[in-house]
Amino acid sequence: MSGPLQSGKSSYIKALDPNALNVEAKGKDEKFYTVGMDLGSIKLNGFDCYLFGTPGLLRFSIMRRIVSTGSDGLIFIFDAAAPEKDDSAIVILNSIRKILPPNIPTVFIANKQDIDDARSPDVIRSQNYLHKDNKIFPTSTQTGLNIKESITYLVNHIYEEYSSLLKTLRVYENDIEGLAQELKKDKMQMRDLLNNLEIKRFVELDRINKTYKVRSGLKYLV
Ligand SMILES: Nc1nc2c(ncn2[C@@H]2O[C@H](COP(=O)(O)OP(=O)(O)O)[C@@H](O)[C@H]2O)c(=O)[nH]1
Ligand SMILES: [Mg+2]
Repeated sequence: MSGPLQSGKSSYIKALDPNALNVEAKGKDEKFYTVGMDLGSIKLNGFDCYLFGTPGLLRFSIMRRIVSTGSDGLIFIFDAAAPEKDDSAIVILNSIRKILPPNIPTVFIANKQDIDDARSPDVIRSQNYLHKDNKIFPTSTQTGLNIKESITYLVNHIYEEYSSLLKTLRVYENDIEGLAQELKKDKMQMRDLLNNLEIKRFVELDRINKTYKVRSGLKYLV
């Protein structure tokens, strides 16, 4: 999850996981700023989803890089009530896009809709030249508006990205070499792929027998 200062990143993660951690420091203005990261987790129909929040201060770009690397998806937040933050939002968005793979599942949120003059998603879209295909949810971490809906949308999108791979993985559970041929990957690439899928808990590896099992119970959410 990324976006400009004081837009609601930490609040969004806290809304989904009340036990979320946040490495923050109090600024001279008495407000709290995330300097490290936020970390929360939720379970959505069989998936353990880890939510990482990046710092919003522009000079913390190195932390944004560390926190973003390896993500499967991106929640990008605009402060709907503070158009003056859009410039730094776009700087952050462009730097995150350079770190993440192209076409990474992304959802935008236009937060603070509980405030009277909050901008609608369409206004934010046109003011920031976001593509018409980009999904933007109007949200409020105060009222809970579209918090669950926006994360569910993203997780489904990520699941779709993985679903054809999962189908292939199920076919080759006892035949890693066959899988390597099917995916046109060499030994090193296969090792990386399977380790990665294990970390993400899509598969359970049996390193002695050189087989794996695709975890059951992963579902599309509605
Ligand atoms: N009115 C309103 N205030 C919000 C909302 N989300 C966050 N805030 C407030 O905005 C400030 C910054 O929130 P925070 O989650 O720390 O933002 P971050 O810097 O992006 O992590 C805090 O005072 C929050 O209470 C929202 O949806 N509506
Ligand atoms: Mg924060």
